[in-house]
Amino acid sequence: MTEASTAAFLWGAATAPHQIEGNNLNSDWWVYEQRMPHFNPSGDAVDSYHRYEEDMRLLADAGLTAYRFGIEWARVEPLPGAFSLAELAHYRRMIDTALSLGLTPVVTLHHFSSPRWFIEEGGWLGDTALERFSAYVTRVCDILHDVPWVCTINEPNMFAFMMLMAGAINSDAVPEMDTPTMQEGGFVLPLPTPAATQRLVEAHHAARAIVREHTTAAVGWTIANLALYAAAPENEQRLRTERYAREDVFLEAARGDDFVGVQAYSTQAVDDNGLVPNPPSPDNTLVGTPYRPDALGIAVRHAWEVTSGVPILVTENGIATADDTRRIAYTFEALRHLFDAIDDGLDVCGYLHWSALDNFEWGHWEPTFGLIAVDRTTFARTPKPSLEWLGEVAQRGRP
Ligand code: IFM
Repeated sequence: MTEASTAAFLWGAATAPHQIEGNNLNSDWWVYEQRMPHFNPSGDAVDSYHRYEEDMRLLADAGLTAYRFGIEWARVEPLPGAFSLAELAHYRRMIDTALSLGLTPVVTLHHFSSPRWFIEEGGWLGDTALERFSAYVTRVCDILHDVPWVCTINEPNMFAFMMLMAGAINSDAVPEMDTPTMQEGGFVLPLPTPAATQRLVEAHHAARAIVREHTTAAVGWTIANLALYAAAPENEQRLRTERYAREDVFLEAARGDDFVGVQAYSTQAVDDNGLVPNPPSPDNTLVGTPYRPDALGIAVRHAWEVTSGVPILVTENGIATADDTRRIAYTFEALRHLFDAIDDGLDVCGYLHWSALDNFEWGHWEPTFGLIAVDRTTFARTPKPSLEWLGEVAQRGRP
């Protein structure tokens, strides 16, 4: 048994630094937000950079036992090779705060945003990418000695697509695209390119080796599990090829990991032309995806099969809705499907809800995923009934 699979089941919520901190001025995303035609800027975000203690306390007081948050590379290394001791100390304080509140920290090293200089230098497909990312990861290990869970790269299968935005930094040709989850109106993600996939797998394996060398953390990466299905029996072959390029190749790369992060929200059909755009429907979520709480059960079973039994940590699951009653209903159903899978013998180490806070949804503010609402002028936090509900589930240990 790995350390991961013997630890107590984690009940928590997740965030990402660029989506909550605010004023992430040195990041590539700060540039994209100003330049992409459909995007709203992150600005102050929800100022969690300063208010993280309040945010963590709300989770702990509700009864949750874990908090997944990220370290922002652009802050820790604002210029190539120049590491900020003050920023490392900031993230160390976050770890200490989580531990002192009884929250197990689950730390993500890269969640979609990279330093602007890194992209200008050539980015993820450039010659220096692995060396630069490895140097950053090595430096961050200085503050991770007692962190039990480390996620290297978030949703590489979505991030491969975001890499296309790098064009907005180095040229005037701004790509016409939206973020992965804004699917209303038939938006379909392009396939990850083989070069992007290979580079991200290499980066993950390099980071995994560094984290293992310098810490005792369980290490893995967190994958967007798409719960794809064939629109009709004759589309089975196309389903397999789409699923391989969009998901399974990343799951296979998790085979030597201590855990695999499963992130599931909805499902999508595949026909002989590829992904079928989700039709608009009043039941869709605020990011245009169908209301499918069963996606989580499908996702964990698929990840378990493809990884050949790597322990699973649900690192994200949730719903973009303005109706908190619907959030509770969705999450209850999703947890029921998760616990059916656990009862069937899957090794699941925890459930981290996306998201702790209403936050910046990559160019958009309307899709609200949070257990906690935030007034973006005063930054006042208001816990929603779903936070209290999830805390009670956590204390009970089952939905
Ligand atoms: O907000 C995102 C997160 O950054 C990655 N996973 C999906 C979430 C909801 O779209």
